[in-house]
Amino acid sequence: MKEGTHGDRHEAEKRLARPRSHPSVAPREAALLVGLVLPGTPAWEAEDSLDELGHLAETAMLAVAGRVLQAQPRIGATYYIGKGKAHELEERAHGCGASVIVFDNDLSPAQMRNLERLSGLRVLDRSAVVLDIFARHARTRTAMVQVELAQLEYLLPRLTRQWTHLSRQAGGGAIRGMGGTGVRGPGETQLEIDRRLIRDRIRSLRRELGRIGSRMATSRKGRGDRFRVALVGYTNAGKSTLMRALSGAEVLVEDRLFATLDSTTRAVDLDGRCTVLLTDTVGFIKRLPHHLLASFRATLEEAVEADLLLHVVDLSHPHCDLQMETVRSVLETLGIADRHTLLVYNKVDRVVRGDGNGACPRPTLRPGAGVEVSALTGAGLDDLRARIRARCREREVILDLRIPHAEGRLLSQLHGHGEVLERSSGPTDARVRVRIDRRWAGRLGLARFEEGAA
Ligand SMILES: Nc1nc2c(ncn2[C@@H]2O[C@H](COP(=O)(O)OP(=O)(O)OP(=O)(O)O)[C@@H](O)[C@H]2O)c(=O)[nH]1
Ligand SMILES: [Mg+2]
Repeated sequence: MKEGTHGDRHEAEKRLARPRSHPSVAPREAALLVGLVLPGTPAWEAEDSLDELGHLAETAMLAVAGRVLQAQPRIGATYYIGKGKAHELEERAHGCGASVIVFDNDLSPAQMRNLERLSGLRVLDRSAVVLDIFARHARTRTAMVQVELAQLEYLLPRLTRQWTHLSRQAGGGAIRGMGGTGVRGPGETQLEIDRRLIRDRIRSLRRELGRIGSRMATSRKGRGDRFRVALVGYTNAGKSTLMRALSGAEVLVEDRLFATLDSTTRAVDLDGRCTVLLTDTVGFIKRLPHHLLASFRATLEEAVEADLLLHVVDLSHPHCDLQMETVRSVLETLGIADRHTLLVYNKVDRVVRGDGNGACPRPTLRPGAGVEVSALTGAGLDDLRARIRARCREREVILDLRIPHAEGRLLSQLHGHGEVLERSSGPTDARVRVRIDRRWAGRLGLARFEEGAA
């Protein structure tokens, strides 16, 4: 093992364990990016994925010093790659001055450890980089708790003797909430203490997340029964820009990956008569770490409970079809792949028509299958509003009711929750034609008052 390895590992540990560190003034570490082309994966796809890893690495404040794309017949159990290849990578890293090797493929804790031992360099994978970005961008308590939980769950099986002494570092802010509790029990090694501290912290974060989840559920209930629409899509597709354009909400828009880590919900008036609740939330990416998806469940619940999903696609991205596939598979993991979904092809202002130059091939775009918009210029937004409105309408029924004058309160509820289309008054009852949400019709027991009802 080379000199400085322990130091490097301590750096790795701090990086993972300190979710809120923003070493923007520290010099960027140089990284060698490695993509492995496994059988069945076309080289261009691996290349594209490595480009994306480059964006991710830069967003995580690493400086990309070099990249390697290499065919790999099968996954090796010990190092992921062959031992000889691992040595070659080490040389390559030294050659370009990199102190970190970042694999695009996800490594098991053992593979990561073995590679670190062999190369004497710090080894990260895509998940570690994504977790790091989330930690950097988390601003609210909810996002911070969710990210820290995901980070610790990722860290726990990777904790080795070289990664220990968390309790001693806790004073320096290594892991929040762990300072002062690192008292060694009888016969406990430092590693065991650290694992125990992490498990305790995970438990406490889970409890806090449970409380946050119920608070969020209560506030969702408080918003009533209005039609709920959620923006979902690949990171940087333009969800927040669209949220701004439709609702006027001052949500953060930035040309960087994972700008949004919270959900924001606003009432949006579509046409002066129909108001829906629109939610902007966290974006997806290829191989989103499963710890993140699980711990961000509370935030994603807004999308999970929506009546309609707007799947926002960056039409100007050369491989937007792959991004769409990724989003679909995340929706599947969340159990909402079968939810009513409207494809929203965004950034049309960037797409050059005719020659297909640089634009997505749009294999799934058939007439009626999606709406083309530019959240930036406002093109196509009226069409989008009309399509949302049409969906909202599908949940409504038109009823002809006879309401006895004694039920005056019901009449005012109809005005509150539905749209009264016609109304006339007789000697004993009022005749009302109303357009109303099916759920409200059930809740108000309107079937009793329908014309012809016994
Ligand atoms: N040209 C063009 N750029 C757009 C359009 N919509 C969004 N953008 C740009 O795309 C970048 C990302 O936009 P965001 O709205 O932050 O994307 P997002 O989907 O919310 O991204 P995350 O929150 O990171 O998942 C920003 O630089 C936007 O200005 C569009 O219609 N046309
Ligand atoms: Mg956003």
